[in-house]
Amino acid sequence: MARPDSSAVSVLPWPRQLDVGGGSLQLLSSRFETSYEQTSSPRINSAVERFATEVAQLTGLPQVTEDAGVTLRISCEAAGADYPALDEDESYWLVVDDAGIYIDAACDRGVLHGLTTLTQIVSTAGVIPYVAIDDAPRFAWRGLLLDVARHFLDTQALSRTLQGMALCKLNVLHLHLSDDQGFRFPCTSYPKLASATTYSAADLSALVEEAAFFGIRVVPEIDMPGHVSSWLAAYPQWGSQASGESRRFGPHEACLDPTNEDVYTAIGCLFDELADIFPDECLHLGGDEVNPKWWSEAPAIAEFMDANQIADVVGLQAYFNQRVGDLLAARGKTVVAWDEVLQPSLNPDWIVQCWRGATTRDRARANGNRTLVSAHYYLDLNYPVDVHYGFDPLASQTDLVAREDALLDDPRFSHVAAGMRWASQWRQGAIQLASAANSGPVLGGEACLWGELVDSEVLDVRLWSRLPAVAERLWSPAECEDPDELHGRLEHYLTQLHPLRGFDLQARSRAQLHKAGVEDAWLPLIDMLEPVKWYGRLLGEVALQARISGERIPQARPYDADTPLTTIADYLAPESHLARQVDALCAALLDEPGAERAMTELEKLATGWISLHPAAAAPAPLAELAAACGELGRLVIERLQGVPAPQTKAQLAEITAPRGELMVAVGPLLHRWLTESDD
Ligand code: TNX
Repeated sequence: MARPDSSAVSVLPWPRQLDVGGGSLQLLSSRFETSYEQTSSPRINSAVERFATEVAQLTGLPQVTEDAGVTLRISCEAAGADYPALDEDESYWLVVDDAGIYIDAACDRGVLHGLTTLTQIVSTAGVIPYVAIDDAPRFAWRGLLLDVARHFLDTQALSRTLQGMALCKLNVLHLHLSDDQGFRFPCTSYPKLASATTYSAADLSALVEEAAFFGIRVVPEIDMPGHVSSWLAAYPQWGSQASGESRRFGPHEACLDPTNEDVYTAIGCLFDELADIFPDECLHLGGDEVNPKWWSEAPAIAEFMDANQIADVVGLQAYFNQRVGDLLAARGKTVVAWDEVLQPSLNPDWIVQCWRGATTRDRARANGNRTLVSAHYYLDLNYPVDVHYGFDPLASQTDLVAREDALLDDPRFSHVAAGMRWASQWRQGAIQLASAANSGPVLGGEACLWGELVDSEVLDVRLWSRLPAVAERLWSPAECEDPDELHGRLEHYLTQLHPLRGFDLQARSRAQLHKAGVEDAWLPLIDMLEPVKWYGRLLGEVALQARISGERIPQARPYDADTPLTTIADYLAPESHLARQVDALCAALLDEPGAERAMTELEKLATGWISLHPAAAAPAPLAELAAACGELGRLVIERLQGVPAPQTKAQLAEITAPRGELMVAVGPLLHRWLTESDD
């Protein structure tokens, strides 16, 4: 594999094989002399049109012109089926040479990818370097989970997301349609199920069609038998206890009654209606975080278990799974479910989506199930790019566990490390795969953006600064693993390519911050801030402390489904771009102490931090954060002047401690540069 080299071309995700030739094509217009060999399809035609329009946008070159245009030859063996499916051939060849552009693919999904890559290598000056690219994804399932249940995401937001997904070659949109706080599928047989704010059947069908045009599958999830407060608010007879609708976040006790035949009748109707709208082979039925309390408390359920020789609540969930799995199989669907469904009797045809840490993947594989990896791709945790990028879906369990452990010692997460350690309980029952060859295959993975703190307004800023990194992890060869190199391409992607699909994260974030009362004068501070990590925001200080000290977690949280998401923490990018640039300067200094340009730039930034004085009217934690940032500036200046700083680690811990939901972002290299003589 050619190693990624952003200096020549900046493609994201990086292709399987890319060779840059000696010359380049110069476009004189954004018109292309297009010819189709073998077959074409409406999808290809519209992708070619989109390509030409985006080239026009990027270069400013006219589409209507006297110029004959550069030759674009497209050879596609077969148009794909109407709807994309798992395991389609997505490979393509892209050659640019003095004869023009040539794309060759087995089916139209490959042509789409080829055109996307081509868009990425056109420069703003209209130059296309000669390349020979032989590309295919490493994994067939490259998904994004959006949680539209906790907060409704409007159809424009979803449609925009599809366009962005296509640009980084993601191919599955997993819609988490139901949860305790909302049910967003308009079930006509049970009209009380859907929340007041929901999609119409027409909205969802339009989404499926649009996705198919981009080669993206839409996999719906209806979460059961837990996470069902919204169902039981409408149909209380489906639970063994009563529960009202819930706006609260965090796991709930509400649970469907697996002994009630009406429940299966309703679910069958629901599956029929889902199948009418979602053509995909797969349907996700959740299965996560089931609290068996209600089941244990109901005498009728105990009788049922006795009569059916079901030993315990684990067996009862297995019984439920089998019943709903049969309903889906009868409709020709493949079941996907979260890793809590794992147990020896699990149907080997189910696809298991692993989210609970480094070890559930191999439990699923050892069981023979096909698996999806999501554990390390939770975008709602506000982690920086390098964290997600570092976890490979096929890395050994030992490597994954070591990486998880390393996060606990990473200074960027020290404010939540004790809480993160709590998740190591998921390692119980870990299995070492005897042989990967005889195990269930890893189909790929999904980035997950759980929606407790995400609505249509903040979606883009929460999602996009890190999603392309997960997309690359799932598409590109495992050897693409240098996060610093990725950052160069990611920046090009976000600033130059992403705007072609209607995104401008920086402008969006800035406009939102202004609305939240942030003045321009504070931007040098704001740019050094990040929202707190892991579940710090969602749990809030009290619940976080309880989790850390092992006490019972209080149910009260700072947020519920009605809390407006309108604070600085909502509008800030999860990873500070400026902090990353500071880290790059520190990398230069660690490499070459005294490097002049890096010293000058750092000094300028540090001086700026020292002089930050937000007005008294600044929103709540800004004054404290400015003081902390000033402290950081002083440490940097002292270090630049060679003053020994024996207390730096302790001082840094104080500087980066959260103030409310925000913290001063200190990257690992700034931390190292400041503390390396501090022993
Ligand atoms: C656990 S991940 C959940 C979700 C929450 C998420 C974040 C999974 C399968 N279940 O219901 O949104 O944590 O709080």
